[in-house]
Amino acid sequence: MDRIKLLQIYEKIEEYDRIIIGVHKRPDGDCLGTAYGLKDIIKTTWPKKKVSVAAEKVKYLNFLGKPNDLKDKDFEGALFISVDTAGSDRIYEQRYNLANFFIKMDHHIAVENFGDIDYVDTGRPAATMIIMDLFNVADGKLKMTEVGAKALYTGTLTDTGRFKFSGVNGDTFRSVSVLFDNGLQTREVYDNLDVRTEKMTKFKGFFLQHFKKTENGVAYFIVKPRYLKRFGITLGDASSLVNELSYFDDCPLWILMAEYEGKIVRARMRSKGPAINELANKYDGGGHPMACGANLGTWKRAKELLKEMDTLAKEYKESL
Ligand SMILES: [Mn+2]
Repeated sequence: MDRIKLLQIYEKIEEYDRIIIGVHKRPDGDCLGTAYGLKDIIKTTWPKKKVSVAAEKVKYLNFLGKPNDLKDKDFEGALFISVDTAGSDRIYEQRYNLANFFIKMDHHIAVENFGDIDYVDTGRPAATMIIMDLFNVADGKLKMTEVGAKALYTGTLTDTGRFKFSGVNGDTFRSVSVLFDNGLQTREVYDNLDVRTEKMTKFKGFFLQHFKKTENGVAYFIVKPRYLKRFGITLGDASSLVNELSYFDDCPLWILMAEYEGKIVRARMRSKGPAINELANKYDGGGHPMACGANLGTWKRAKELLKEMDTLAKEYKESL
């Protein structure tokens, strides 16, 4: 955490009367939670400021807040704060250039510096935690309501896998305790996050009946286009089930493969044993040691990857 830079950000927010908060394309709980949490903090502290969120709507996250329709003139003389976004091409609102001053607040490894102030803290497991750092550094000068607390809690939950992923530490819980101190009620958050459609419930049943395991302990599932048609779900819906394969004590590795547009095969690889990022690199992918994506192109390469994962699982079990 960089206190001095956070205080610079505080001063910029204080200085500007019009502030636009930007998020990445196809927003997730963390970026929308960060955006609406920050908006609530600014509006609660300075009610006269005009604060907008430039984002796409996502149905299951509608309870966090509503994005604003912006005109070109809204950007003139405004402060633009981009959250949870590593590359400028990923920003949903591409008119950010029209704004007067640009701040980036993110927790991904920086692929570029694009703000007048770039604040990147990869030590925070969710971008919401960076807003909490700002809140805490301001030492009582910033205020929030339960609306902001709810948004920040939601983003923290979704980006940490409900406090399960690596990167969660004492700071995470110290920040979350502040959310409770500011009126956080968790029931609405869980009610909204735990919704599942009937279609997805049925597909999940199918998924759990039809996954496979390799000889040495890789659980896998192949999403075929006809499944999506049959169950009336999207590829994103189907891919979100990858961690349903995480439960087997004889499978340290698991993978979900799917055919995307243009028959390009992509995969989500996961591990609770050996690191898999090097293997993912070999297959035009990458990510974290325990969670990666890979771009396979063809089913032939997909099979090769599965075979290499099987070997990795075998070596891992032998090393125990
Ligand atoms: Mn994030």
